[in-house]
Amino acid sequence: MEITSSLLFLLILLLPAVALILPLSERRRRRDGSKPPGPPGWPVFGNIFDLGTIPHQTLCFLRPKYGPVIWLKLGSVNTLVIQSAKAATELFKNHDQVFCDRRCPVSFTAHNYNQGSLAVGRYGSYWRMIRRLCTVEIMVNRRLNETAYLRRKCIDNMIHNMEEDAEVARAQGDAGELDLSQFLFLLAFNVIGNLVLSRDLIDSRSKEGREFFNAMGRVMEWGGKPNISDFFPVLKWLDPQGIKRNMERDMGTAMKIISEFVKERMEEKQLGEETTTKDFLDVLLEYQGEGKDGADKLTEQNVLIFILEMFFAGSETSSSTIEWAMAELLRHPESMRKVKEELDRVVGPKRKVEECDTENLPYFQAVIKETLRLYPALPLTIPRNAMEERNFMGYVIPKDTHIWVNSWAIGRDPDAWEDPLSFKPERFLSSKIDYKGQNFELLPFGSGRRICVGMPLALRVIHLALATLLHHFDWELPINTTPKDLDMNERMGITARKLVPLRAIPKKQVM
Ligand code: HEM
Ligand SMILES: *[C@@H]1O[C@H](CO)[C@@H](O)[C@H](O)[C@H]1NC(C)=O
Ligand SMILES: CC(=O)N[C@H]1CO[C@H](CO)[C@@H](O)[C@@H]1O
Repeated sequence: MEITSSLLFLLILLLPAVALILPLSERRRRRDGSKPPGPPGWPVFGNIFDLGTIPHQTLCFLRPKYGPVIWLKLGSVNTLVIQSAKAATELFKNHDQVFCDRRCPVSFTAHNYNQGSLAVGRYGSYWRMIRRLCTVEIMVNRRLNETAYLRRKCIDNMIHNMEEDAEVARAQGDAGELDLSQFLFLLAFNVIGNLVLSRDLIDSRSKEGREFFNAMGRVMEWGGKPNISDFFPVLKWLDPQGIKRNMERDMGTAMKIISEFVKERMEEKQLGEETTTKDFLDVLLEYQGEGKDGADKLTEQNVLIFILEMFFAGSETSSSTIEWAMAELLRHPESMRKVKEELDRVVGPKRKVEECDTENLPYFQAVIKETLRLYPALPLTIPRNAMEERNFMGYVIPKDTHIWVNSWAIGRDPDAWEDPLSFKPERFLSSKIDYKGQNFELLPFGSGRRICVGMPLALRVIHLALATLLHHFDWELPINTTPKDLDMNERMGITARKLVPLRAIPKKQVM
């Protein structure tokens, strides 16, 4: 007893000393040129404490000191951070193939989610199969065209609810301001629900829908939390913070509800009931496989995971992008005036905006690009994993290094952008730069083999929803708020959201 406690005492005394010496030796080691530069780390923990609560920002602020390619040690995990357009070009042009694997965070191993996942699944035959299914059968213009009326319906519902809520507030003597953040998240969730399952999930009649919505909310909460086991894979089995246990429970609830919906659909199909438009679930259930890759029909578990993934990947990303765009427009009345003028000119007062109008709205498109440049919803994209050791820009990157592409920092790269911190949609009017993964200074959807598979859908939802909001209403900030007061800080969950949800007052367009 005596010995152990004194040993412990000695250890506690020594720890700070070790901690002081080690970072220095780390720094010395890094001068040898084999690894990219980076902040010195602590023993055992490495740079975990350097990340802060908003890692993409903290890392961006390290750029002046360490340059655009940074090396971190997060617990026992090697991590390479890419923070400039130039380095991203090198990565995607010359190393995409080796760096296109993923390593799944511990939270997403619940219910073996990672094994059926497109987004966090490993690079292999199953991933290739569902990726192809997605790009060839689901996210294609033909199917997206066919389902335009569903997105229209969801947006009309939102507008109707907004009008009602503002009306009720006004009747009570309020100015009628609304929490846009909430409306937009419900919208995005409903859009996915309609496309995937042909259902309004958040409708007062559907108890299961509401339960599913709540369970998914919690799943996203857990999913956004990095935890100790991610940095020390050795601790995975202990789950010290209970993240996986919680995830197991809430994801289980969500899966159970979806599996009821899937069963219902399978029964309908057996009865030979014909549906007018095929939704994503029909496509999944009818998929016969291609034989050659080994993988053919999807298992029921894989269908469930695919469906959950659409909600994960597609709802908060889309809604927070629309929210940021509205916030910037409310902060920049001149841009707001221009975008509304364009909508009035091209669409006019007599009809609603349609998805195909956007091609005739160059200023509006520029507003969306500028928003995605400044506020990519997944600022560190989705981490990749090096499948082999690789020589990258003169550095040796070992196998299993995690690769983070900081698209937030790249969008604000002063070498690639003039006046990078200002919101100026005009910069895109005379430029061909696009966000589709070919221009490496603008990577909100990533690039290469792992580029966002939902981009065609996301773009339609974002464009139609924002254009409709702007076309249908005039917007004002809450009373006593000036554009300068608007809080533009971020918070991190599964996506980078506005810390303070956006509130604004809709005024009926008078035409
Ligand atoms: C504004 C909206 C969105 C943004 C900013 C966004 C962004 C991203 C990014 C940065 C990646 C990682 C790319 C990489 O590793 O290089 C990604 C992957 C992915 N996204 Fe999106 N996304 C959005 C909307 C959607 C939607 C609507 C869906 C589907 C319904 C979706 C489904 C996916 C999937 C499945 C992946 C994984 C692809 C793979 O690993 O092969 N996303 N997204
Ligand atoms: C989808 O709709 C757009 C505009 O309405 C049209 O130009 C395009 O040809 C359609 N594409 C397909 C494949 O149906
Ligand atoms: C190291 C680290 O980022 N830990 C986080 C893990 O999750 C908890 C919540 O469960 C956070 O509070 C920690 O910051």
